[in-house]
Parts: sequence; structure tokens; C-alpha cells
Amino acid sequence: MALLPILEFPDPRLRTKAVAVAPSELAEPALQRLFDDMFETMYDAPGIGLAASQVDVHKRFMVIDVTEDKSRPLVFVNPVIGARQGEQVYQEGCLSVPGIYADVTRSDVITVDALDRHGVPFTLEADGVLAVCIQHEMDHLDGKLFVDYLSPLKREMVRKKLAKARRAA
Ligand code: GNR
Ligand code: NI
Repeated sequence: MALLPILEFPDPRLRTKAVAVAPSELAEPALQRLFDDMFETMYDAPGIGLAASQVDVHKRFMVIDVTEDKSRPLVFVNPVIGARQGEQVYQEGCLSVPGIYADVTRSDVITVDALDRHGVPFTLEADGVLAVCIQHEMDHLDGKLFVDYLSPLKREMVRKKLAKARRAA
């Protein structure tokens, strides 16, 4: 197991659009190890989700666990949202935008189709923070960050704040 470095805004690699995983890749030990390393990295951070894009792997998968006791680790490979209902506002953060929090409006209830880590298809209806997290991670796979929902001025303030924090560190 290993902790992986997480790319941080405004790293241009975070803008890469991830490509679909071929189901045969799921038989590769290296990819299974990467899932485990992503869970370890996410739990260590700590965070509730981590997209492959954030660890500079531009393939369509993410790991999520929104429980307090790490009891529901979920892997989503090639996720697609099939249905959405309503809206919710949630104060989001992101491991790639450390220390920044902002309200984002997203769908309230979603139905997502994906493969699990072994290539078995599943459908999940999600609401609340799980629905927020799935949408946040799927944005990463498309090269999108939650700060993109802010005004350009606020996004520039975020960039400067992170640059200053890095200089201080
Ligand atoms: O750990 C995380 N917390 C979080 C809180 C509110 C909305 C979304 C998230 S996801 C984030 C981890 C992360 O950056 N995933 O990409
Ligand atoms: Ni994020």
C-alpha cells in the first residue's frame, strides 16, 4: 500500500478528460493495487472521495466512502448518471483545492450506473452527501473542479490564496 501524491489546482493535468476503462484492465494487479492505494490516500487525507484524475491517472474511475467508520468503500468504474431529480446546495471542499470551501448547487437525487472494481455492473440511487460526492468526482473525470462553479474573480482569489499558502509552507 502507498500514499499517492494529489495534484493541486491550478495544475493543468487536472483539466485532462479521463478515458473509459476497458473491462479487461480490471484483471490487472496494477489497477487493483491502484484502487487500494487510492482508498489509503483518501482515508489518510482524510477525504470522502478521490478521482483517478487527482492522482494523475486519466481513466474513468473513482473511490468513495462517505461513512465515518470507513464501512462502505465504493469503487465506480466508467460511471454514468442515468437520472437526476431536484437540487441541493452543499458546502464543498476538494483535496486538490486544499483549505477552500464553497457552496455548490447540484442534483439532489441521482441514479448512477457503473462497474465495481471487479467489472460487475451495478446501479445505485444516491442522495445527500453521497450524491454530491459522486457528482464532484465525476466532474474531476471530465477535468472540472468545484471552483469552476465560482465566479472568475473568486476563482482567481482561490488561486492566489493557494499560491500564498504554498509559499508559506
Ligand atoms: O473529501 C472531500 N470532501 C467533500 C466535501 C464536500 C463535497 C465534496 C467533497 S469531495 C472531497 C474529496 C475530493 O476532493 N474528491 O475529489
Ligand atoms: Ni475533489
